[in-house]
Amino acid sequence: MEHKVIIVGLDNAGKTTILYQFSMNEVVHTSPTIGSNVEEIVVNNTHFLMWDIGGQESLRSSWNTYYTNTEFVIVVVDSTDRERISVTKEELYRMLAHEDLKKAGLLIFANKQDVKGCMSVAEISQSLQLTSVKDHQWHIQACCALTGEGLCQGLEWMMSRLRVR
Ligand SMILES: Nc1nc2c(ncn2[C@@H]2O[C@H](COP(=O)(O)OP(=O)(O)OP(=O)(O)O)[C@@H](O)[C@H]2O)c(=O)[nH]1
Ligand SMILES: [Mg+2]
Repeated sequence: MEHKVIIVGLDNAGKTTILYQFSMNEVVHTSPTIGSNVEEIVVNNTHFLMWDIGGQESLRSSWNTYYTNTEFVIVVVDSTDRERISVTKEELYRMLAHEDLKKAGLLIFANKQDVKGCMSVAEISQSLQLTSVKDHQWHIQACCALTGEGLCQGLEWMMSRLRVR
């Protein structure tokens, strides 16, 4: 059995970097994603099919073509991008309202924690008003895709959600 995961978030957030950290344990050189990348990630016999979707503005309206059968949505936030956190918030609530994501768990990666002065998990939680999310299981995790720090903890949260089902 394979669990479908989509990785979304604004352009430049670090989605593709995270996908290849998961699949290859490496930092790859990325360019903006047009369309999507997909990789299978196996952790302790659990198979995840992870779709990394391009985040540029013109591509966001087609995120919903990926929603069917999605069990987890990973939203990647660039923690240095204070200006666009409100755009992320809009996109987040649009997604959560979508019928096809009704049962999906929500993992938020506060990425780029290596950059000095970036937003903390607490700041991002507040900006996204995560405590108001009652109809989805959610978790926010600080991370740095360049070193891989925090990524495993995010996966572990997803695994823990699968176990309680
Ligand atoms: N400092 C820092 N830079 C990062 C981190 N993660 C990713 N980056 C950089 O951010 C830039 C964008 O990363 P991508 O993974 O291509 O971003 P994306 O979210 O896939 O962007 P789109 O495909 O356009 O939606 C790259 O230059 C990465 O090296 C991080 O944790 N820290
Ligand atoms: Mg990308």
